[in-house]
Amino acid sequence: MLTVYSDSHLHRQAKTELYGGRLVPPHECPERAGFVLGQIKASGLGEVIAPRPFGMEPIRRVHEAGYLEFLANAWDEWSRTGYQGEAIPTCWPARRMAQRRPTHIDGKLGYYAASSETSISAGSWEAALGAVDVALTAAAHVRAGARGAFALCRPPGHHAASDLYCGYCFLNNAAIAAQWLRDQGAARVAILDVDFHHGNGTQDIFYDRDDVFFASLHGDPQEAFPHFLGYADEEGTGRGLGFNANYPLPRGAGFDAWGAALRSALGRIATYAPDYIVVSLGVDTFENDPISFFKLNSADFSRYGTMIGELGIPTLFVLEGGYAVAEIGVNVVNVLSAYDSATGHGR
Ligand code: SP5
Ligand code: ZN
Repeated sequence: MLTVYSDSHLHRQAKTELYGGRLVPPHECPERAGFVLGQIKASGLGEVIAPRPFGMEPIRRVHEAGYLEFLANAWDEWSRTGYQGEAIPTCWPARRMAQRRPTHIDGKLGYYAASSETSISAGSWEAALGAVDVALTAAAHVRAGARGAFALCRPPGHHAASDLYCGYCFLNNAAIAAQWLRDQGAARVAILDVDFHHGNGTQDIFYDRDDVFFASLHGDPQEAFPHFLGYADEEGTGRGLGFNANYPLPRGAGFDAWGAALRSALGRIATYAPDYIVVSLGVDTFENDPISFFKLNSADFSRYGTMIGELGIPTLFVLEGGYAVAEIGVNVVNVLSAYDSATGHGR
């Protein structure tokens, strides 16, 4: 399988994450991409190519203009105030408050953030733009006839909605790629989100649509981030009713429970018969992940790569989370290699 990769992710190098009441080095760190790239090369998965630029238009198809303007300028506005740390929101338009965008950066941060662990740092915007080009270049490869392609991108995207950032995500790489595939002529696209966390941003973007099916397996939001979306009774709205499927799973879930949920989600996707599948590939379902509570082992990642491959639908894999940094390369490549083998493209 072909991988698309760029060093542009190195622009996203925040110093802080608000975690457990402390500012700690971010779990979502540049080394993650290094371990994945290293394992791709060591395993001989396939060619690694650089992205090409797609410009802002595919991004504007998914994200609101005011939100993009905010992201592009947030670090400069924050720096100009003289604040010493990275940009972290401290207040929000909560229930019964005005949903208006203030002029001061302190107000804008709360207006556009859905959580506060995601510090905005110098270069975050440049890195987020680079990640979209990686995802779109890989999407174009699948569009051109490849059975699979992998977008090795960071920062991740699935928590970002059209006008909200959170959960280490700014631009929704997978959603932008899915929309781009639709705009290139695909009738239907399915997004399968296997990251440990619910893909709240992706769900929200496509919630009222029947042309993009969304399925997510994740830690029960009662217990896990993002806490305020991802329940099983969220099935879509309007034309989108019946085109959103959530599989919240309990603490300690291993491959028995997780694999059964995947089988169900894959059944729904097969019935939907999409032209393409976009997999939001987070490997924070791993048993040793530091912020998650599922119990998949490295061999389980191969098992589910095979299951996805058996659908026989061209698939774009987009990297999301995974924070057991030294092991994420093996786990990602296990999914991709097993997918390749199942589609007859193994080495
Ligand atoms: C892309 C992605 O995987 N984003 C994840 C963002 C998670 N942010 C909040 C994490 C809060 C975790 N609390 C865990 C307590 C573990 N003891
Ligand atoms: Zn995650």
